Amino acid sequence: MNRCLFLTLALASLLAAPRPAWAAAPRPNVLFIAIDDQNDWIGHLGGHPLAKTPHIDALAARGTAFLNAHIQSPLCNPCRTSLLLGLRPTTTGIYGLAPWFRNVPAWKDRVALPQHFAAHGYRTLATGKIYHGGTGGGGAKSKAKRKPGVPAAEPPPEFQVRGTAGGIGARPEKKLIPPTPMGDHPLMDWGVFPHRDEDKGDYQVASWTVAQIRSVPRDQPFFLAAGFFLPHVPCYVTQKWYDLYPDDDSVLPVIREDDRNDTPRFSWYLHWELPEPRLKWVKENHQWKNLVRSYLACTTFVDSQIGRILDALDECGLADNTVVVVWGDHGWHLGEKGITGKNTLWDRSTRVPLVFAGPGVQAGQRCTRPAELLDIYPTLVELCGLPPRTDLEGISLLPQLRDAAAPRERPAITSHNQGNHGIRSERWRYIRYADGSEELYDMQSDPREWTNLAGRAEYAAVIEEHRRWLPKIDQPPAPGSAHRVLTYDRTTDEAVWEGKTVRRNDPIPE
Ligand SMILES: [Ca+2]
Ligand SMILES: [Ca+2]
Repeated sequence: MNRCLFLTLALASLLAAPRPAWAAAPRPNVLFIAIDDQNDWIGHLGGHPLAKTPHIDALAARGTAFLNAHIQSPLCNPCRTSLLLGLRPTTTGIYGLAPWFRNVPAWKDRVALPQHFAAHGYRTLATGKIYHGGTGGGGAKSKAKRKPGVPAAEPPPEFQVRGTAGGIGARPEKKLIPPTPMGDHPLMDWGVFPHRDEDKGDYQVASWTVAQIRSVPRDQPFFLAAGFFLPHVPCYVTQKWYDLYPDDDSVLPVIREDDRNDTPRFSWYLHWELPEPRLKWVKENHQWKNLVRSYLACTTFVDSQIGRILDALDECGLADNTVVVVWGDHGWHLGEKGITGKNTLWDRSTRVPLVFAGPGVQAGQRCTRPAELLDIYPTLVELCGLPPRTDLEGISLLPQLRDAAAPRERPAITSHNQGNHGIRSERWRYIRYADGSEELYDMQSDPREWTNLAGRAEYAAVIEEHRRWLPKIDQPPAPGSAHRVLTYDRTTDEAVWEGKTVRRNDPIPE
């Protein structure tokens, strides 16, 4: 090199401001995979001893699996809003299926996770259910306008490229199970009927994602999001998937009939009247085993679709330069605590798969430290070397992705409407409801949360330690809140569930 040029360059580099670490190129791609209503019935999580998820487990083996990861709200819209905005539901006030956060003045201009990536040179693409309203643009109302298999029509504020909406896909001519309580909701259905895998919304979501992996221009890193609908109800499957699970009682979760005797009455208010049937109805209608097999079969079906995507990543030589994250938006009860569905603060509703793999992630790790889906935003930002944000409420999981034993002080915190919070540390589950009632479980000796220890003097210090993590910000419902919204007035001791007053002596709906 010309000596003069060399000196000039050396001087220039000395005078230039130091380049921040985030500016170093090249940046990895991101493959962001969401599963709807997926509880911990995943092979490597051990939530169900028979669950078959070989592809997610293989990804976990080449990355880091969080065994104690929990959602911030046990419902689609608030959980996904929290994850994608990097804010707790207790901060946004978004607890119900409405509002869409862009309709709330305080959050309408919030830079969501994929937008932060787009602002720093990423091409952002999405298909299926990422936000509650799909790939963006609203909630249940706008989703209802779309037909499965038809690309979304609205302009894309959340993603630059949007693919198939996915969803249920093939449906039987009429419901497969008897009419369910609380209005015989059309989604409340499950079981076997003949159809093709290719006609399921989730198959189409995987196909679109595979096509993007094969064709996306390589001149720019991508943030590619694929959102699967199953095992959300209706859990429709074909015989070959259903037959992966035994046709006997060994498939049923282990429960206690008297489990709710020591849970506060307020725990019922969180799911007071819902279309998801109680266990009593499920058993009386001989649907328990059918529901469990259908749910597990749907889980395995989604796992197979994730396998198609990961195979494409390998085939295209992108696995070494792509951060993959797989997460579930909240769990689902299938008889535990006497109910089916979500909207509780127990592990079956809050514990979900969370797996990271790819550059910067230690392989073969299983991390038992608490983790929150809220942590995904800052984790991806740090893993991909983007400029950090100071307005995120999660904590980067990078220390645990490098060393699963790295300490983490904060437990995982889940809130379901104002005033109701679950605090999950490595050993304990603590719950406090809006009326002040409490639960405490020792998750090491009692992983099914059967024995409520709250109120026993010897656990006062444990409860006190967990109480300090109750959210300091605890907003009332945001304007436009609706669907599964619960409020409580301490002065009258009355709760209001979906606009209807619930009094202390009202019978618990069946
Ligand atoms: Ca969901
Ligand atoms: Ca119990």
